[in-house]
Amino acid sequence: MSLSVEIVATTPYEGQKPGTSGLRKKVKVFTQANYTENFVQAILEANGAALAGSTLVVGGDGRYYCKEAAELIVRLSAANGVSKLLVGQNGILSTPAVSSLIRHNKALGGIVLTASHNPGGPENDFGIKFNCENGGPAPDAFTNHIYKITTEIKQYKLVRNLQIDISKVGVTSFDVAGKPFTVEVIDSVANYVRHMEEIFDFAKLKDFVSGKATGKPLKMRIDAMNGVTGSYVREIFLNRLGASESSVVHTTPLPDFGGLHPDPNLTYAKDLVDTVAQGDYDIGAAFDGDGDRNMIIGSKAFFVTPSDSLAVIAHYLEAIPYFQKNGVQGFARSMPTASAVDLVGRKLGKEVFEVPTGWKYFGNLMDAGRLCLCGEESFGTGSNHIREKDGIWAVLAWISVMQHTGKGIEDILKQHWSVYGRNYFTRYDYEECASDPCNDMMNTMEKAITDPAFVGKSYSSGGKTYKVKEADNFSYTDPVDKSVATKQGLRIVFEDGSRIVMRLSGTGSSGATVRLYIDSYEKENVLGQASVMLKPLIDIALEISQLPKFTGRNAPTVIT
Ligand code: VG1
Ligand code: CO
Repeated sequence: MSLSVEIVATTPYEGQKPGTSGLRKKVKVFTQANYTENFVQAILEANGAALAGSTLVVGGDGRYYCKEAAELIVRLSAANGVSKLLVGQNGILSTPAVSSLIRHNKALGGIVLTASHNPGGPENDFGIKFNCENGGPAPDAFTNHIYKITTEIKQYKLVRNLQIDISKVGVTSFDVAGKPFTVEVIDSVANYVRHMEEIFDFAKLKDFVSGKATGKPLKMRIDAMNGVTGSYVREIFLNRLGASESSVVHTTPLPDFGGLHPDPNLTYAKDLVDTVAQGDYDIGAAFDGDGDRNMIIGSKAFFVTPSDSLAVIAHYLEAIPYFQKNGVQGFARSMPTASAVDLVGRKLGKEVFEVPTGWKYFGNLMDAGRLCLCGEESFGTGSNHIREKDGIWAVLAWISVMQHTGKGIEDILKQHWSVYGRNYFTRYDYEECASDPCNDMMNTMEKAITDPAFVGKSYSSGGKTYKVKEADNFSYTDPVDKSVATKQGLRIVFEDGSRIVMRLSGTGSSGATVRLYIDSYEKENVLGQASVMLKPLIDIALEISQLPKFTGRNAPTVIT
């Protein structure tokens, strides 16, 4: 039977503008009549002529509304001329798994159903983002195009009667208006696990994890926070690497993450931190809802800042078979990320790039063969094996480094600092503030710091004095396609290299979240406490920005 395509009239919704990583709104917003349909239609149309006959990957982190949205995408894709969809079973695919699948299958792209680290459930957030054929998040020009279509949309196309059960793995073919259309429901983890086995030496890691090589098993606590990584964690750490059941927790992906806030940081992964703090583990790790973020802690909950994590992995890259085989190209970090990796890059004679916040800015450099490892301070670490950050990859990289050095995490860090010095780093998040005062604050601060008289000014606090070397609103020209991204965050750099960075989040679903980043380098004094070392600069940042006055907040919601 041939299924027919229906043209459905619609009107634009305001605000369907993708942020740092896709469109994120409350579930209640996405489930309004035609809201999701409009946005998906815009994504499909933004692909232009390439869409006809294409293959797309569809999947998400399993949060509330994922399955319904995946089924809707099947009906919209069929109507818009897509030939084939690869859909994760039950709509489940981690963000790194989508990226890997797009590349492996040479698909035109993928639609990722996630609001990442934002809470899930009927009262919380949903999100949709598009990844292009390189496997990476759509660049600004592409998302601007999607947005433009959403502002003008008059109709979408749907094959209303196409019924598909995405809970079962298998291939189903349809005839849509005389053309074949195939849906392949795939095992959510198989391709990703195969990919990890190509990158790392699983046999060696298994001997290390099980204790066969060392005489004692590695004591791990891997917390999937009820996000999508649960299924991947079980297959990789339990089935392939032979870890014991007690090494993993919260491994069932749940639509509301079981009430957890799947953001792997010291605040929201408190359960992990408190448990590992008791001293029974060698490594603790957690991921976010869609599995692209990671937090690494060592024995007694020794915290590894993501900026340091990136630098350490860079230093030991050659312990990983993938890099032995493919070589080590340049490194990169987002602008607010502390510059620890730059020091490793300099020592190894590699190019180092500083890009705006958001993984989409790394893609061109990777495609051009200039970048093999990158990271963000927001618990993002990854390599050019895909075009997304990759939480499980990061843990496998850390276990490889532990195996290679035979050392614990704290010792690895202390050794690293003794060679390179230490970048003390902290981030303060002020979540869900009122938008208008935050915009006023940013505008006022931008005016103040870009006034030529600002350079050379001195600020003192806690017995320390910092002199302004330069200050701007960060803008970036992509070295490959020369595209320009402006207004990427206010930045004050002091003469000793310390930095204050302030920007507004682009991933929240309501209100404004202010992020304040503080970074200070010490060559010798590497064993201090970050909160103490950075206190003077934090006070100076609050003074310059007048944050308490504008936001009414005296303390951040999250400190990293
Ligand atoms: C945040 C992080 C950024 C990250 C982005 C997406 O963006 O700061 O580094 O790339 O989230 O991560 P923002 O605009 O809120 O600061 V994920 O894991 O939520 O897709
Ligand atoms: Co994420």
